Amino acid sequence: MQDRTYTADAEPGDDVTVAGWVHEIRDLGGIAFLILRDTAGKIQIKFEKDEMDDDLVETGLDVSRESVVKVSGAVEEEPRAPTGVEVTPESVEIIAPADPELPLDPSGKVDADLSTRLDNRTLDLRKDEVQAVFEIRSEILRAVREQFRTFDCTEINTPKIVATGTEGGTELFPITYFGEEAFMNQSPQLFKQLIAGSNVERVFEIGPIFRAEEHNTPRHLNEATSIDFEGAFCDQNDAMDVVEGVVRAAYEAVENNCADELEALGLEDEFGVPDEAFPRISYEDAIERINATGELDDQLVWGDDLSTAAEEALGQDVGGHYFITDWPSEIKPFYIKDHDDDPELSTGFDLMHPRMELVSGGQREHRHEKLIEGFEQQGLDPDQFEYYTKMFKYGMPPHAGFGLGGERLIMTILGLDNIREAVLFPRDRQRLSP
Ligand code: AMO
Repeated sequence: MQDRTYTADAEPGDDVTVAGWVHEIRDLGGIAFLILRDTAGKIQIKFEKDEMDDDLVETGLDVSRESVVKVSGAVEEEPRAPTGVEVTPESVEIIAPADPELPLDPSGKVDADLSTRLDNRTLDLRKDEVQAVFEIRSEILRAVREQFRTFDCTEINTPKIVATGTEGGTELFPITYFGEEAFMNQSPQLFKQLIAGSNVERVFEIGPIFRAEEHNTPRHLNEATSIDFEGAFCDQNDAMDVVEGVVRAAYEAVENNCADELEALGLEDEFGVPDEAFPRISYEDAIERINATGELDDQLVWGDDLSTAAEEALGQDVGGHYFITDWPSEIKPFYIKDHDDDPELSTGFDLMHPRMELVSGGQREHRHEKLIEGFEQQGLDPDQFEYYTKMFKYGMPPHAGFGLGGERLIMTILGLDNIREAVLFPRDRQRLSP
């Protein structure tokens, strides 16, 4: 629509055509207002019943809420209007009428539960505070991409249909691939390593990961967005520097470029970029600190994974983002390298937000024979991964990387209660459509 003006750009003295949704009709008797909403905001359309053509008044005021309309007219200053201007219409066209029985109220006056909202995402996204989440999500992904470029990374895209899984512990979604069993990929792990071993050296990918986990929690999805990094000639400390830079860049972008969205979410006063460097706490110190909080029924011992309760206890104790480093080798996957001077200790790390884990990463095992040993120790058949392991025979440099959960990043930045709020069309145990 070439001659269309966004509501936010309509200035007094202009003749404009605005198009959008009927947000509200306020009929005060002799005078009535149609509030028209578009992506940029809202504008008041004024109908003075005695002074205007009857057909025009009827078309403009009999229309149901959320219908799509196009209005042409003159813009005038009106301090009492919500945006300080109003349009006196010369023509009103109903482009797409809406059924008056709406499954949810986009004006937000009537609350809807999350399930109704997700079933009617188009209507849900007409609310300022919901639109704000996805405008911020888009800004975060832009900032993350830009930050990776400052680290000389190349953006890659790897297959999502694969022959084998990589992340033990979570289940695979099987599919049929021309009569053969295949799976939806759990992580770009092996592919990103294979490319870090090429001349490309430093890569990142932002793409879907599929996890057939049974969890039905506010922080698990069955399809999530993973922000992955892999860099040749990097160790785990370099990878931690990169992830800290990426997370910080995301917060800064929201602070600098999303003032209106933060206001729509009511976060304008409380939002802040983490100011301290993220402390790096060894696994050993972490379990000591957790035990010292007295929050757990059973004391943790070396080798235990951290339960949600343990993570929460430590999160409260630290009070900000932090890394847990030097995990026991036996609870990290085969591709994570052990410390050269202590094979019981791995170079694996996690980045934690006080509410939950955001990242796993580490230096990778790049020595062919050690890699094969790792597969065998974890009960995996190295022959199934030959496409991967054989490249370690042809000059694989030391390398490190991480996977950062995109929705968890957005959820923690905005303090959302449920991870599903950060996804347009979430996939979980109950939800396969829309
Ligand atoms: P991991 O399995 O820990 O590591 O996943 C990395 C990060 O991805 C996010 N994540 C999820 N988010 C929502 N729902 C899920 N079901 C889900 N599963 C994972 C989390 C998690 O920290 N290959 C390694 C990464 C690496 O070493 O590079 C991996 O996938 O935020």
